[in-house]
Amino acid sequence: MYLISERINGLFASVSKAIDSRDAKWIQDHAIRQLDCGAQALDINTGPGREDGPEVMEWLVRTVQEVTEVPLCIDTPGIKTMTAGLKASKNRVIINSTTAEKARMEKLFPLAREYNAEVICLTMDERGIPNSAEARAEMAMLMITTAMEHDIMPERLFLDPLVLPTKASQDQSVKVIEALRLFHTLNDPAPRTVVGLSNVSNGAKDRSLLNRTYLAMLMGAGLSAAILDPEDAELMKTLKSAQILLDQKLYCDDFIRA
Ligand code: THG
Repeated sequence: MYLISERINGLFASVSKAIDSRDAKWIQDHAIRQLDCGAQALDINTGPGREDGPEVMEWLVRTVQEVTEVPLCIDTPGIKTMTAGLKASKNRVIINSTTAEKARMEKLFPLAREYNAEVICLTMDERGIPNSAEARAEMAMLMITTAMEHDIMPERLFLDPLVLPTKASQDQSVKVIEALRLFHTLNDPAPRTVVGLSNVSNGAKDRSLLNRTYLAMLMGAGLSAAILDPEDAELMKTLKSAQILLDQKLYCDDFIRA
């Protein structure tokens, strides 16, 4: 499992405050904590409703890069903000994300080529997120073939079936699991997959319990990467036990500590 920390995100009030005061030390300490907790990459998101998106993204990327060389997952729907993030990156980069909308793919795949970035592909288009696993897989296939037309091999992609809050659309949580299974049949070797895990518990009561239960289920369906909160110790324990049970890590009696 490839772990991408969700916490460098202006959605969190503390991060937004640090961005507003350009508190580089706070952001850097925050980034290092994510890595100490087990993150292997960092999602970088300026947060919603900012006029100064490109400038903030550039500052965040530069600030984080001063303390780590891990890949950065540039998370924004804005092409200008995305470009600013890619331009500022020395570290490996992941574009988070394109949708299956033609206009977006035609902008983002060339950017991925230019900056040698990997790409997260969200299975949604101008009509929104499809209801069924099959329709998500069809969209995923369209993104794989369009990427190849831009000389981006499937190995450079992560397919994201889009996790929705189970409180709002309960039937979708199981459809995401079905979609993951279908995605893995779309190519050989199987394409990589990713989810934004915490979406599932948005607005729910015991968020951590829902997040870690869902993580185990998604891992059982072959999930390859997740954007999650590595500071959630219970979640990380579930991750380690699931890795043992899926034979991805060698069992030892002290496996949680190891
Ligand atoms: N797929 C991809 N990228 C993504 C998502 C996805 N990026 C964003 C998001 N989804 C994943 N990251 C988060 C970050 C925070 C939260 C959920 C997902 C979250 N935040 C609290 C909230 O909104 O209630 C903030 C509360 C607080 O301020 O503490 O839940 O699906 N490719």
